[in-house]
Amino acid sequence: MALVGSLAGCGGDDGTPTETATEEPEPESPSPPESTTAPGTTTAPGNTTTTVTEAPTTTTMGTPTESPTATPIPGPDEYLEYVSNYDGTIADETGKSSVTVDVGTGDGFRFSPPAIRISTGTTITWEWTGQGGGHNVVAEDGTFDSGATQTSGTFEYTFENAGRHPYYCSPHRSFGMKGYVIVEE
Ligand SMILES: [Cu+2]
Repeated sequence: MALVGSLAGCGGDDGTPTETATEEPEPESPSPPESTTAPGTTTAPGNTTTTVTEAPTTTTMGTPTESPTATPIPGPDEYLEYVSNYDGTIADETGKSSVTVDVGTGDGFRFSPPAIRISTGTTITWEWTGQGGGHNVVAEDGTFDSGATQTSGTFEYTFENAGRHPYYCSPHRSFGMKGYVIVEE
Protein backbone atom coordinates (compact mmCIF):
# COMPACT_ATOMS: atom_id res chain seq x y z
CA MET A 1 0.00 0.00 0.00
CA ALA A 2 2.77 2.38 0.94
CA LEU A 3 4.81 1.46 -2.15
CA VAL A 4 1.93 2.06 -4.52
CA GLY A 5 1.45 5.47 -3.02
CA SER A 6 5.15 6.31 -3.47
CA LEU A 7 5.26 5.14 -7.09
CA ALA A 8 2.14 7.02 -7.94
CA GLY A 9 3.71 10.09 -6.43
CA CYS A 10 6.91 9.73 -8.48
CA GLY A 11 5.13 9.22 -11.76
CA GLY A 12 2.65 11.91 -10.99
CA ASP A 13 5.04 14.86 -11.28
CA ASP A 14 3.40 15.98 -14.52
CA GLY A 15 -0.20 15.50 -13.53
CA THR A 16 -2.64 14.02 -11.15
CA PRO A 17 -1.03 11.18 -9.17
CA THR A 18 -4.12 9.03 -9.39
CA GLU A 19 -4.54 9.11 -13.20
CA THR A 20 -0.81 8.79 -13.98
CA ALA A 21 -0.43 5.71 -11.88
CA THR A 22 -3.33 4.06 -13.65
CA GLU A 23 -2.50 4.92 -17.31
CA GLU A 24 1.30 4.95 -17.55
CA PRO A 25 3.15 1.62 -17.86
CA GLU A 26 6.15 2.75 -15.85
CA PRO A 27 4.45 3.00 -12.49
CA GLU A 28 2.86 -0.39 -13.09
CA SER A 29 6.08 -2.09 -14.17
CA PRO A 30 7.80 -1.73 -10.81
CA SER A 31 4.74 -3.01 -9.08
CA PRO A 32 4.51 -6.46 -10.78
CA PRO A 33 8.11 -7.37 -9.91
CA GLU A 34 7.50 -6.48 -6.31
CA SER A 35 4.23 -8.33 -6.30
CA THR A 36 5.89 -11.32 -7.94
CA THR A 37 8.65 -11.24 -5.41
CA ALA A 38 6.27 -11.28 -2.53
CA PRO A 39 4.21 -14.32 -3.71
CA GLY A 40 7.41 -16.02 -4.79
CA THR A 41 8.82 -15.75 -1.32
CA THR A 42 5.60 -17.05 0.10
CA THR A 43 5.56 -19.94 -2.37
CA ALA A 44 9.15 -20.90 -1.68
CA PRO A 45 8.48 -22.34 1.77
CA GLY A 46 5.64 -24.38 0.29
CA ASN A 47 7.87 -25.89 -2.37
CA THR A 48 10.57 -26.58 0.13
CA THR A 49 8.13 -28.44 2.32
CA THR A 50 7.01 -30.57 -0.61
CA THR A 51 10.59 -31.38 -1.52
CA VAL A 52 11.45 -32.37 2.02
CA THR A 53 8.44 -34.67 2.12
CA GLU A 54 9.58 -36.53 -0.98
CA ALA A 55 13.23 -36.71 0.00
CA PRO A 56 12.78 -39.16 2.92
CA THR A 57 10.86 -41.53 0.66
CA THR A 58 13.74 -41.68 -1.77
CA THR A 59 16.19 -42.19 1.05
CA THR A 60 14.09 -44.95 2.53
CA MET A 61 13.96 -46.72 -0.81
CA GLY A 62 17.74 -46.69 -1.03
CA THR A 63 18.40 -47.85 2.50
CA PRO A 64 16.89 -51.35 2.24
CA THR A 65 18.82 -51.93 -0.97
CA GLU A 66 22.11 -51.16 0.71
CA SER A 67 21.39 -53.03 3.93
CA PRO A 68 21.58 -56.62 2.57
CA THR A 69 24.99 -55.88 1.07
CA ALA A 70 26.33 -54.30 4.22
CA THR A 71 24.83 -56.87 6.57
CA PRO A 72 27.36 -59.54 7.55
CA ILE A 73 26.45 -63.18 6.90
CA PRO A 74 24.73 -64.61 9.99
CA GLY A 75 26.23 -67.78 11.45
CA PRO A 76 24.23 -71.05 11.46
CA ASP A 77 23.21 -70.71 15.11
CA GLU A 78 21.80 -67.27 14.43
CA TYR A 79 20.22 -68.00 11.07
CA LEU A 80 18.67 -71.30 12.16
CA GLU A 81 17.67 -70.15 15.64
CA TYR A 82 13.98 -70.88 15.13
CA VAL A 83 14.35 -73.89 12.86
CA SER A 84 12.74 -76.78 14.76
CA ASN A 85 14.97 -79.53 13.40
CA TYR A 86 18.26 -77.71 14.01
CA ASP A 87 19.92 -78.58 17.32
CA GLY A 88 23.29 -77.00 16.68
CA THR A 89 24.59 -79.96 14.74
CA ILE A 90 26.23 -79.29 11.40
CA ALA A 91 26.39 -82.45 9.32
CA ASP A 92 30.00 -83.01 8.28
CA GLU A 93 30.02 -84.14 4.68
CA THR A 94 33.43 -82.71 3.78
CA GLY A 95 35.54 -84.61 1.31
CA LYS A 96 32.59 -85.97 -0.65
CA SER A 97 31.86 -85.26 -4.28
CA SER A 98 28.12 -85.27 -3.79
CA VAL A 99 25.63 -85.18 -0.95
CA THR A 100 21.86 -85.05 -0.68
CA VAL A 101 19.63 -82.71 1.32
CA ASP A 102 15.95 -83.59 1.63
CA VAL A 103 13.37 -80.88 0.98
CA GLY A 104 10.12 -81.17 2.93
CA THR A 105 10.94 -83.46 5.84
CA GLY A 106 9.61 -83.53 9.40
CA ASP A 107 6.41 -81.50 9.44
CA GLY A 108 6.86 -81.00 5.72
CA PHE A 109 8.62 -77.68 6.09
CA ARG A 110 12.21 -78.67 6.89
CA PHE A 111 15.44 -79.23 5.06
CA SER A 112 17.37 -82.25 6.25
CA PRO A 113 20.00 -81.96 7.36
CA PRO A 114 19.30 -78.28 8.05
CA ALA A 115 22.99 -77.41 8.29
CA ILE A 116 25.72 -79.09 6.32
CA ARG A 117 29.46 -78.70 5.93
CA ILE A 118 31.02 -79.63 2.62
CA SER A 119 34.22 -79.10 0.64
CA THR A 120 34.80 -77.00 -2.45
CA GLY A 121 33.84 -79.03 -5.49
CA THR A 122 31.03 -80.82 -3.67
CA THR A 123 27.67 -81.02 -5.40
CA ILE A 124 24.57 -80.81 -3.23
CA THR A 125 21.43 -82.42 -4.59
CA TRP A 126 18.27 -81.15 -2.95
CA GLU A 127 15.65 -83.85 -3.24
CA TRP A 128 11.94 -83.05 -2.87
CA THR A 129 10.09 -85.52 -0.68
CA GLY A 130 6.63 -84.45 -1.81
CA GLN A 131 5.62 -83.43 1.70
CA GLY A 132 4.45 -79.95 2.72
CA GLY A 133 3.40 -78.76 -0.71
CA GLY A 134 5.55 -76.78 -3.10
CA HIS A 135 9.03 -75.75 -2.03
CA ASN A 136 12.06 -74.11 -3.52
CA VAL A 137 15.66 -73.53 -2.50
CA VAL A 138 16.95 -69.96 -2.49
CA ALA A 139 20.31 -68.74 -1.20
CA GLU A 140 20.25 -65.48 0.73
CA ASP A 141 23.21 -64.26 -1.30
CA GLY A 142 21.77 -65.44 -4.61
CA THR A 143 24.48 -68.04 -5.12
CA PHE A 144 21.87 -70.69 -5.96
CA ASP A 145 18.14 -70.58 -6.67
CA SER A 146 15.96 -73.48 -7.73
CA GLY A 147 13.37 -71.07 -9.09
CA ALA A 148 9.64 -71.71 -8.90
CA THR A 149 8.33 -74.00 -6.20
CA GLN A 150 8.01 -77.68 -7.03
CA THR A 151 6.59 -80.73 -5.25
CA SER A 152 8.97 -83.33 -6.64
CA GLY A 153 12.28 -83.68 -8.38
CA THR A 154 15.74 -82.42 -7.53
CA PHE A 155 17.95 -79.35 -7.73
CA GLU A 156 21.72 -79.53 -7.91
CA TYR A 157 24.43 -76.99 -7.25
CA THR A 158 28.18 -77.48 -7.20
CA PHE A 159 30.04 -75.24 -4.77
CA GLU A 160 33.32 -74.13 -6.29
CA ASN A 161 34.22 -71.53 -3.68
CA ALA A 162 34.59 -71.58 0.08
CA GLY A 163 31.93 -69.64 1.89
CA ARG A 164 28.80 -69.70 3.99
CA HIS A 165 25.37 -69.80 2.41
CA PRO A 166 22.22 -69.46 4.49
CA TYR A 167 19.20 -70.38 2.35
CA TYR A 168 15.45 -70.77 2.58
CA CYS A 169 12.23 -71.89 0.92
CA SER A 170 10.38 -68.78 -0.30
CA PRO A 171 6.78 -69.68 0.67
CA HIS A 172 7.75 -71.24 4.02
CA ARG A 173 10.56 -69.00 5.17
CA SER A 174 8.33 -67.61 7.93
CA PHE A 175 7.69 -71.20 9.06
CA GLY A 176 11.40 -71.60 9.62
CA MET A 177 12.05 -73.61 6.47
CA LYS A 178 15.68 -72.61 6.30
CA GLY A 179 19.00 -74.30 5.81
CA TYR A 180 22.70 -73.57 5.89
CA VAL A 181 25.64 -74.65 3.78
CA ILE A 182 29.24 -74.15 4.88
CA VAL A 183 31.81 -74.70 2.16
CA GLU A 184 35.38 -75.25 3.23
CA GLU A 185 38.54 -75.09 1.13
CU1 LIG B 1 8.73 -74.79 1.54
